[in-house]
Amino acid sequence: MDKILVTGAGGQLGTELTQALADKHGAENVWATDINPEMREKFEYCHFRTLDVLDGEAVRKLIENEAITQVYHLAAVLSASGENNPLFAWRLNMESLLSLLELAKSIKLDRIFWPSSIAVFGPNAPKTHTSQFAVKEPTTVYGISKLAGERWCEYYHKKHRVDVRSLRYPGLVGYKSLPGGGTTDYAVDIYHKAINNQNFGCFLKPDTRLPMMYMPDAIKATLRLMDSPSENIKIRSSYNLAAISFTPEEIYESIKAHLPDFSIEYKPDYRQQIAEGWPQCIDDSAARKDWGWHHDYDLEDMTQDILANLPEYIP
Ligand code: AKB
Repeated sequence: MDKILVTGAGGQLGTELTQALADKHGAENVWATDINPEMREKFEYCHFRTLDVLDGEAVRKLIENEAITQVYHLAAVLSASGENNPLFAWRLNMESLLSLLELAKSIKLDRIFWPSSIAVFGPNAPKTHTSQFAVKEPTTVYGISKLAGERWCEYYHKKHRVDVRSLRYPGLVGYKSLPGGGTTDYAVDIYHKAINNQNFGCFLKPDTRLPMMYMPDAIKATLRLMDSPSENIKIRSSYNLAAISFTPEEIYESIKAHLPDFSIEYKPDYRQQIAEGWPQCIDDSAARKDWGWHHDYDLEDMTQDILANLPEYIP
């Protein structure tokens, strides 16, 4: 029986992935952890522990004491927050991953999942259909930490047979939690403003196209990757993963079609430069071929689903 540990469970991805893991493996087999003790309220349905992932000893004890078999290591500082505190972002994103990979050498862990990002690509990569192996010269501390992390994942797999798997997520859009310091998070915030009848101040220009994905697709991809037989996972750095690509103007129009009074104002800030360094759409054919990935939601499906369901999540 699998016993699952999720770090950074209170974040956008963690909130929904933890629930999906509890549905799949049984809530009694899932330990949600977060540095913020107040996140306990979110995880009344499974185990919860307050955990600082930089405390390697605490991580080791939890894994050993609860006989954890799979770790989903989601705790990270995202791109926009990372630029405000680069050294801390590097330390959190890198040290926590490395100490977990080191631990996986000596204790029996079946599988580790670690998220990477489209942020590994920098301004010198092709902007469209960016391939799995395109040049990677990230210019954000977040992108640099994700690229280094990918190299470490591949290294520990090749050298120490650690079964670590990873996805280069595009911007993830969900409605069950608030934005968490990412550049693509405008696409989460915009729905909250629309539902609350507020004007939306967008920190990106109207035509900034970025790769994006609706959260149910991201959960599906993650579970599918982790369920796949080891021999199907040919890429041990991180798989390109794609679904939809849109601009602020396009998402605004898709919401306005349902809420005609909704208004937007563009006030680009330092995040514009981060977004301009990233691809507009990426090629995920390796994921589609190796473990049968396909996405379900386009922009219109996502907007309809969020507008129908978000109101019940607003406190
Ligand atoms: C961010 O915007 O920092 C993240 C990402 C694309 O990895 N959502």
